[in-house]
Amino acid sequence: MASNSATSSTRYLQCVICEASCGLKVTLGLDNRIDSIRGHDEDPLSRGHICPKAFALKDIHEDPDRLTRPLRKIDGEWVQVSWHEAIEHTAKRLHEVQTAHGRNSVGVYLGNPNVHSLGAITHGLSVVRALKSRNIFSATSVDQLPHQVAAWALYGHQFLIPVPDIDRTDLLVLIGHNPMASNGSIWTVPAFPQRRRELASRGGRLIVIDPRRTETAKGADEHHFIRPGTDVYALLALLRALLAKGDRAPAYVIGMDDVRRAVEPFTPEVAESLTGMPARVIEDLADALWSAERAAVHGRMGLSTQAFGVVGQWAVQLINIVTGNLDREGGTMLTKPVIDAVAQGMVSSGHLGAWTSRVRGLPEFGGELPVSVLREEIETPGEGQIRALVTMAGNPVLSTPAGHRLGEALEGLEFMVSVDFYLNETTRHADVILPPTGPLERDHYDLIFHMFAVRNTARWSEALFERNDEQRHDWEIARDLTLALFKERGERPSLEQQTRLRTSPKRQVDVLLRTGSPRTSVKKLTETPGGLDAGPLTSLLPERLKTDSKQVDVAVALVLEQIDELAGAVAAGQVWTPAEDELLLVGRRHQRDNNSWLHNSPTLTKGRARHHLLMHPDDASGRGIEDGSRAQVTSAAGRVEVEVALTEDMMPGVVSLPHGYGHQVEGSGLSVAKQVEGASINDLTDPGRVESVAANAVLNGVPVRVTHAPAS
Ligand SMILES: Nc1nc2c(c(=O)[nH]1)N[C@H]1C(S)=C(S)[C@@H](COP(=O)(O)OP(=O)(O)OC[C@H]3O[C@@H](n4cnc5c(=O)[nH]c(N)nc54)[C@H](O)[C@@H]3O)O[C@H]1N2
Ligand SMILES: Nc1nc2c(c(=O)[nH]1)N[C@H]1C(S)=C(S)[C@@H](COP(=O)(O)OP(=O)(O)OC[C@H]3O[C@@H](n4cnc5c(=O)[nH]c(N)nc54)[C@H](O)[C@@H]3O)O[C@H]1N2
Ligand code: SF4
Ligand SMILES: [Mo]
Repeated sequence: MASNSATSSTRYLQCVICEASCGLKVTLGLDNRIDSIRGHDEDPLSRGHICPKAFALKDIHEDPDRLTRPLRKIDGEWVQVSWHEAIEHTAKRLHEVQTAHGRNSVGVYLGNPNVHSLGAITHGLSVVRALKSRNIFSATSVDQLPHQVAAWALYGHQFLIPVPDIDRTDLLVLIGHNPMASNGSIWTVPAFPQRRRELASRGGRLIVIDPRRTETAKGADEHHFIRPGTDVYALLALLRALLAKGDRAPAYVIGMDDVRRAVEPFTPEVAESLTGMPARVIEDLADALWSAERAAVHGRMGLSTQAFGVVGQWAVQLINIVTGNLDREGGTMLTKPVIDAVAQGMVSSGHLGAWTSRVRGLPEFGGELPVSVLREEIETPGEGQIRALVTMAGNPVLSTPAGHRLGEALEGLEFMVSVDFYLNETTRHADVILPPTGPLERDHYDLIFHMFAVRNTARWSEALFERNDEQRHDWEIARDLTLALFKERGERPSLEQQTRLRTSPKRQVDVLLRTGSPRTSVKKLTETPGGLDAGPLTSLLPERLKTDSKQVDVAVALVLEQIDELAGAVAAGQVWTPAEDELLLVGRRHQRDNNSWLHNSPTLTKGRARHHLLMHPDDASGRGIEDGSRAQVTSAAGRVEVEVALTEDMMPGVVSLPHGYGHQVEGSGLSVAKQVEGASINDLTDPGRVESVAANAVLNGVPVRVTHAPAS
């Protein structure tokens, strides 16, 4: 255990920056400061892997810009206030707004780091529940919403998402996914580079489909460009080609005849004309998937955030089913976490369209509305208009479509509170900022990513540093704010609610571990650095299904309707294509960035700039653009200026900007990040373009015009 005594010590913890969830070995020096951060070799899941972002944990911890005390904006100036004042004031203002305008007048946006914080999961949602608003938003609808919808429709639960069993497969196909940079997603696969090498040494193959020759594509056996937004045609053609060979679906799968009929119009030739992927490639891919002993297909960000994301994710599941690879070693499999939130009914299985957004009528999923409607819900007057906002661990000004416009809308709110430890592009619009402890100051158990891991393990991470008396954990903030909201209303939470609110995350996890399978405890996990290893994934279907019939009905009506419409549009020649002078914009990630919030880390931001618009030389030449030129990029939603880097790694007709940049705004307290050049891709993405079933944001394949920027 770490202490302030004059000895150095070694501690084992889990990195909470990304989904890979690597085990770390941290040594503390005599001064109780971090001496070194290394991968933990004995960790059964991550096997010693680590990436540069783990070092940022030290930077965040020591960052003088990181907030540790609440701030309140008084007459336009930030003033440090006590926790008592900050919480009481917040509860009072939220209550006033709801009293005057109804419960839906307070909106909530939950950002990505919530899923990486145990306390945010055990306690954070109590704030959301206490507000009883229908205007709940999260990063899900700029991300993996289609996976959840497809899993809900097929397997009966939004979190029953099978993952590629990379350690035993012979053929891995990745679509719109770049794990060499992102370390995997909706697929906790730490040490991807090592696992990919092992795949190769077993004689296995990796195929990547992506409009950019990514870091992952460069190390693949095959890479195929695809025109952004068109994957659905290739996947339906692939499914059709496979169904022509046969159907290896297990007996609990029903409805395949309807699927066979629906995909009939999607020949490889049709797909070629729309995707730019040769028909031959699609046929060869079908052959490869059919003949491989064990194969797994996974589609991620690039596939989720396009107009037919749900159909695309459904098609990926269908391909795995038809080839007989679902729930099979070396195929795609479900995990069985020790704390099994799905089996125990701790999370909703999902529901779609139980209500719709006020202005545009877009559907909720699992209790959340698509974040693409957030700005219009703030700006459009009338009953149910959002007049106050709570953000928790989110930076929607940089991470949601037309974020710059959302930022303007935030200024019009009557009240805004942000639970966040940075003053940044979003939180600067708040009236109160409630900063929780940082990643190294809190206990952690991964309730989420154990669900999507390539191996069944369980790890407990004890806080590396104790919080000081002035600080509060996220769970303590959520507890106090929930209780204060009840008090404002003159209500009392039930005894059960009170007990839960007052029970620390550690205690809650301990109870769950003691009743988990296999049974363990926080104490036992603490005694085994690297945690409990419950071994490789095992077959769990059909028992683990959450459908009433314990069957998988692949003829999902919502999806088949879309496919019929697509077929109609194809037949009528009405498929959308960009104008002659338009290029299609896609996003990208880099190993040394993490969404919008690690740019204050000196370790990660030093070295070569990586904010450029990537463009194929053929697209540049006609536009008078050279390598290093400044270009103006214009879309229906906005305009940015940015330097161009020319590269043949881009598919002609496609340009790429990284996500999470654009920090040079007045009033953000980030001293290092403000020096980081680059524009926000979400000043160009368009909240008007949403996915066809569940209204996920369309972040990729955005039509843009690129011109040489006039010298300023
Ligand atoms: N165009 C485009 N847009 C995208 C994407 C893309 O690829 N292209 N990617 C999308 C995806 S996948 C995601 S997940 C979203 C992310 O979108 P968001 O979740 O909105 O944004 P983040 O950049 O993750 O910002 C996290 C915020 O949480 C704060 N924070 C960090 N850790 C903690 C913590 O432990 N507690 C609290 N309370 N706060 C914390 C940070 O200071 C920061 O303000 O962006 C999406 N937006
Ligand atoms: N280093 C790092 N790691 C991260 C993050 C990070 O910001 N940095 N963020 C984390 C988060 S929140 C998430 S959700 C994951 C995301 O992890 P990934 O899914 O790997 O996300 P991206 O790197 O954005 O990769 C998306 C890929 O899709 C491609 N693409 C774009 N449009 C299309 C299309 O229409 N079709 C196809 N086939 N491909 C397309 C893009 O060129 C890009 O290579 O990463 C997580 N890990
Ligand atoms: S890949 Fe990097 S950021 Fe992600 S968990 Fe591992 S060390 Fe942390
Ligand atoms: Mo994400």
